[in-house]
Amino acid sequence: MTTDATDPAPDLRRIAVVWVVLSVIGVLLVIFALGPHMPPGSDSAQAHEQHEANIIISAILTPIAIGLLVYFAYALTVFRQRGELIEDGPPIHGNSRLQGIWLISTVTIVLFLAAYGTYALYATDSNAAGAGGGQGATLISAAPAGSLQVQVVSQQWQFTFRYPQYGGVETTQLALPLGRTVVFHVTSLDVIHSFWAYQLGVKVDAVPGADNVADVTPHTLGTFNVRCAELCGVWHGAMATTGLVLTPSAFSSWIAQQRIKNAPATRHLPPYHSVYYPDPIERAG
Ligand SMILES: [Cu+2]
Repeated sequence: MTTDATDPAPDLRRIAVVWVVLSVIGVLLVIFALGPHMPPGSDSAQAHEQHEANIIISAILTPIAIGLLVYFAYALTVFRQRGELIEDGPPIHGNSRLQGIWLISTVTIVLFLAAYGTYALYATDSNAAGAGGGQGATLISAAPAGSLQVQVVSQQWQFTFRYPQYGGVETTQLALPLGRTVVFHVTSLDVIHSFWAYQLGVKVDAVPGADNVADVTPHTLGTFNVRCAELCGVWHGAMATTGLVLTPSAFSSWIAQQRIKNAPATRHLPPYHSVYYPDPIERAG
């Protein structure tokens, strides 16, 4: 092989060296510096899975992004036209080595992500003692033993929370006990909303006439953010609240207080059901 002015090998070698060095630094920074701050945190097993998935996907993406940027910067500086107009290089027809590398590397990345995603999905499901997520995935009767049922009732523009195991009381605040599996039953009275308990890693569509189920076991005391994640009208942006994870004894006294405080309203609620079809005129007063 002769080396002349058009031999791309020295350029490719330089690009490869810079790419490898920056990729190693970049991947380490993503995993160890950025990783701990990746959303949604680790307040539940489900959130932790998403947190890990975000780190893994970002770590895979980093060398690809760095490769593009390094080539871009190298081409801009080294291949820049200086002085007189230079002629185009000869056209290239096919390059089996480049095509092979491209095919194998992209297929490997896609298959790895597919396998990892499938594994993570099943691993999270088994953590949650057989209860899955998504539309109609779990019936109340199939809920894990000892779990807390919480119905999330969405409407323009507020979430309320109904506790069927505690007299069907409906609260404006969401409180959950630490370490107990919670089965959310998410529904809507009007338009499509989305119940998003950010730090718990739960995001479920709230659809009128549907009972969408997702379960989670909070393992960090404190607060979490609840937002509507589906554009649902003019005050969609204000449809947010703060949830609480309490110790089991604090939860018991909280729910007892809620039952007393809300008793006059609870009497007028429809009986607990997986979905409600309220009369719009009645609701409007
Ligand atoms: Cu909404």
